Amino acid sequence: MPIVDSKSNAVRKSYSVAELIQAANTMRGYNLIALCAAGSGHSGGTLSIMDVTAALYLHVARHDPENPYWENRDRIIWSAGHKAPALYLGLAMAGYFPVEDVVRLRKLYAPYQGHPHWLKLPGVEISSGSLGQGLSVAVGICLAARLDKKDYRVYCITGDGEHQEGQIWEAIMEAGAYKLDNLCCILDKNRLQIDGWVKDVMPIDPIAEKYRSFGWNVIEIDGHNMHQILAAFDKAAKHKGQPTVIICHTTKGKGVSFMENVAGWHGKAPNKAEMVKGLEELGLHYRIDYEELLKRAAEYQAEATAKLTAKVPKFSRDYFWNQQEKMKVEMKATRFGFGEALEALGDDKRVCCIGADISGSIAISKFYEKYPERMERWISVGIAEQSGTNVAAGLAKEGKLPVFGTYGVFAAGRNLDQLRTTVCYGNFNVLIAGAHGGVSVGPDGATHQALEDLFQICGLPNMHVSVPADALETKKATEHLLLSIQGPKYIRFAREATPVVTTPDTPFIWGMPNVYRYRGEKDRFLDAFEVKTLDSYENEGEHLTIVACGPMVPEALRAAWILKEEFGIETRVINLHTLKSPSTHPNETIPNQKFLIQAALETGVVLTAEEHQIGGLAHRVSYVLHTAPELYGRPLAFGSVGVKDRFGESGQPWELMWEFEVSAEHIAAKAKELYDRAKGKDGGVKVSTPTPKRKAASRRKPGGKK
Ligand SMILES: Cc1ncc(C[n+]2csc(CCOP(=O)(O)OP(=O)(O)O)c2C)c(N)n1
Repeated sequence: MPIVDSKSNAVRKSYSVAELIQAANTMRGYNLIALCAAGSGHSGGTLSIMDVTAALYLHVARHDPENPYWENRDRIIWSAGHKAPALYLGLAMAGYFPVEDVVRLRKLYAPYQGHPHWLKLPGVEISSGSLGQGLSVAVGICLAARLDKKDYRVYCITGDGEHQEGQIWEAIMEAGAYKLDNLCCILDKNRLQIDGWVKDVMPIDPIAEKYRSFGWNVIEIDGHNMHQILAAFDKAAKHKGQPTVIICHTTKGKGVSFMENVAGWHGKAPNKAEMVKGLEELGLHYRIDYEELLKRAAEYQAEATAKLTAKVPKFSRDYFWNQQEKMKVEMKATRFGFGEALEALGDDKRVCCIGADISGSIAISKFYEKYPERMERWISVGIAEQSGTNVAAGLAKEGKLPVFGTYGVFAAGRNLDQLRTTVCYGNFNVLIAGAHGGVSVGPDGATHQALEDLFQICGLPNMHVSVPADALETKKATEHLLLSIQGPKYIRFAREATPVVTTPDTPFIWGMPNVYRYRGEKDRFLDAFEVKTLDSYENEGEHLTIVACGPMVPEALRAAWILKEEFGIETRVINLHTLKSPSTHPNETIPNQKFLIQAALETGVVLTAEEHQIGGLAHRVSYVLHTAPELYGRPLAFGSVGVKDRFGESGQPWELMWEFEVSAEHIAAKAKELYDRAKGKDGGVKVSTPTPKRKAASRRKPGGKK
């Protein structure tokens, strides 16, 4: 059934097979342009699913672009949320919105999020991006259709790597048991995932037999042959008493020679030259005006930037990283410090690293990259965070030093019960790495930005938690956790390159915060601060204290610089790299919390700064201060900078730091407000001038792309 008018049931537009083939080709072209304009995104898997997408949205599914919420529409569920650009193109070609709009992909405030969000874009059926969840939703929708006696069909798009998730198999079992013949699962079997070939990462075959044994009707086709695709959908619709899976044999990167069958193109966007080459290969370089589309993308970006910068607190000059003659700083992502520690310690035969298919991205691959002899201690579990966590527990039980790492959203959330009951209750010596902490993850959007992991993790008894300030400190913290801390442990780090604010000589004492004092502008940002451990610090009568962790420490330092230069305010910045350490500091909410209490007593104003929902850090510090007898009856102005109970969204890392109000500019403004209120002045931030020296629009994010 093609696209219909939901009121009259008349066909709005029908496509011949030749037209569908052509549409899929055109969609591939727009896909490349959208990805290029975004500067990031998933090329390989969007190209492999494009023929099926064209068939579904333009011919197979019954839906009405003019009435996206029509109750009788067929539902198309994208469990593989990273293929979002293909979904957007399916909708655009069907008429939900102009196809040119997809060049706003992954841009701030646009509905075309890095991973789809159904509350932002009509036509998107669910929000996805955490793999393995969509098929269960599809089962639920099928059951609802049955209860409501509706005859719509439900299509669910999945990947082959995604079939490593246990939840997929729970859903497959349910659909088989309930004989959901209104369900059609599409498996994009392009044989690749992020870490390489599916058969090497964690084989899923014989997949057809597995589905059959769970009570499914199985159809296998060439997923790029439009005749076979249409025939398969037709057969699936006619098959009664069982759900159907269409196993589509496809090529990752299909249609662009240099992307085909190359794992590296999984999560990479083409640059302009690559895009043009791709368009040439698709025969589209004269047919689609890509220059005009890129111009459109740039215009949209300029609008978004203007809207954003209007909201950012302004000062008499631009204090952004490396924008001045002096105060230069090196940028390096904290995740690399984690990788370097594993590289350095990997010869210890007890160390085993467990991979969950994003090894390069979180740098855990440094454990084995140059050391083939370590491969026997590299355990790839595939996209299986729950099992991977407990595999680590098993290894720890037998005396190994296991490290399990993935994005923080999946390393702390997906496996929370496994962490709680097996790892923490059993008090196993497992190191969990939560990568991609915070909104600065950028264009992947909400589903990939860990903003709640400290709530999840710090709430677990026995768990040790470290959030180091920069790449170097991440290396030191990883080494310490791995070799010197016995018990469950979590290290949080980030994706984006952030300032290096320590040296090899900077003290790193587990459980002992460092204090930073701004001493005046220097050529190097690092030299502008004096650093000491908090126990060796003597009160200088500062006006306020900022307590920060992770890459928010450099932001807090930049805020201290702003506060001094703009308002003469002296700040004590505390780097709380150890958030929790029950084995070394029992009965303390925060290790060595007496020094925090002392800082509160001495300055009277405390501001916390975290790239997390407010509370991961703030609630812990607040609890310490508000239960300290030393502070009973004493005035204390307490404030917090962090994400304010919102999900993240797509955008460039530094755009999001501003949009979510977690930049140094926001810390400085909040600190000034707190300080004024504490001193009895009227509230509000009295910044010196609203005119920035240089247009914030021209600010560039530091560091490179993934
Ligand atoms: C729960 C979860 N773990 C990890 C990821 C990160 N991730 C995104 S895509 C991907 C690989 C998916 O492979 P596959 O299903 O084969 O998709 P395709 O190759 O077709 O793009 C991974 C691991 C995620 N999005 N969700």
